[in-house]
Amino acid sequence: MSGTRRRFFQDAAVLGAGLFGLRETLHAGTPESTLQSPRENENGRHPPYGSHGPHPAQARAVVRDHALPMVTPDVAALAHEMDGGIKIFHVVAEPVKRKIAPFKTIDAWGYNGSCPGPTIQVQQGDRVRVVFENRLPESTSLHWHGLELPIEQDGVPYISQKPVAPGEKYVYEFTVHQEGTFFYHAHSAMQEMMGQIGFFVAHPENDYKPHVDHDYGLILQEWAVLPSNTVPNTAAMEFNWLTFNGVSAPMTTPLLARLGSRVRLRILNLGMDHHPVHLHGHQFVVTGTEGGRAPDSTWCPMNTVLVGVAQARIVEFEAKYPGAWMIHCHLPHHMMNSMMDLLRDRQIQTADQTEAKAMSQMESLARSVPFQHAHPSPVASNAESVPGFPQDAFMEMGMDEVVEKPETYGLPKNWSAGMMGMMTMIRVLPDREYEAILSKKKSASPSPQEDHHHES
Ligand SMILES: [Cu+2]
Repeated sequence: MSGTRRRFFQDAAVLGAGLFGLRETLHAGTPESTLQSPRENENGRHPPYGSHGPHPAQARAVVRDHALPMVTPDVAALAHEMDGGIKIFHVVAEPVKRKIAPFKTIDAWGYNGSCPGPTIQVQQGDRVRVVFENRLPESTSLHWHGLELPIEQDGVPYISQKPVAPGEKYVYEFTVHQEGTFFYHAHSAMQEMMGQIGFFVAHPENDYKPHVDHDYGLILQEWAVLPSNTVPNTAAMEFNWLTFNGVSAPMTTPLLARLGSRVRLRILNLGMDHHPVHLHGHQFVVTGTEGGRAPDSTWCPMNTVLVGVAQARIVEFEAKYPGAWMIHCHLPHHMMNSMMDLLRDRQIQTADQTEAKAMSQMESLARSVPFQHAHPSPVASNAESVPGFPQDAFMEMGMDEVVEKPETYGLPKNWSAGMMGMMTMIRVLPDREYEAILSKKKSASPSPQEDHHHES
């Protein structure tokens, strides 16, 4: 690689720095204060999930809501009210602006200002009422994926109910007799691909064994958003943005685990592709599926689990080894952001690549990223004489400061350059470091347990 070209990339990175502020709100559509926090998992026993604390009407529920709540990083929890013994949730389908990367905000559809929708958690045995309102420009419904309920609650347009027209409300009510990891979604294919999906977790009447210290949820989604566009192309068959809980790495908030703790990770997929999700440095067992808990005689050691479309896979592991361990889809094209294949001129191509052409592509890419970023890894001086070059060179964009948050504290410099697409990490931390991040979180966010509440 010529010195001129190398300098360009350095210059381009600096050039981008002044265009916009370095710091922007990281979570469009999901106010920072409502995001769920790993701190909630600290003591193992908590106030009822989705509530602001004990409320007289909740007294009965408090007794039953003993489970460790699942935390969905970057996605809010949905608060509930009690009406007698019934848990009431308000769900609003509506368009959502979602910042999926520091330099990319899309026009998705979701629920209650969030995409994916806010996480609903109940207790096995609960009577649940969902007051649903449609603020989309077209009809929709809510389907309760995996739940065994009366047909009139199944949420399928024309088959089990009249579609909910724009501006209309619809009330779902059912008793949850199962335990497990379920989801709610629009039962309309294109609406699903616009982002209309959320977790519906039913905690078991009797705690799962063994006990876990951390319970995390990840929703896998795919988006086809052409350059300079904000609206996903839901008819596309290939995707250039891949997200965990509505954000692409390095914007995904790292999961935290205390060294020696046991971790549950619930992975849910509602897209067009199956995703082999891989964990570094540890073995896990699959303890359940979208159908509920699996008998422990079926558990076998793995470190990659294929999460098919419409499936959930629940894995558990002992966080034995300190470090920042990747959790990512292992499909190579799902480990990238803004895949160039959708550009007219591909960055990676098998035809001759002239330096001028590469320069102009890299320049437009660098200019499209409105903040300082670094391409930290060196390339050989003869790189351009090697057929196939460049592959990963220049795709990495270090942007540590832009995605900085308490959970990233202490990561090695340029860590963000190694994170793209469907990736996050679990930081397995010895006590002192774990506590240090928790206290940073505390001071960064005065009320992280405050739940997203939609004003209707
Ligand atoms: Cu994938």
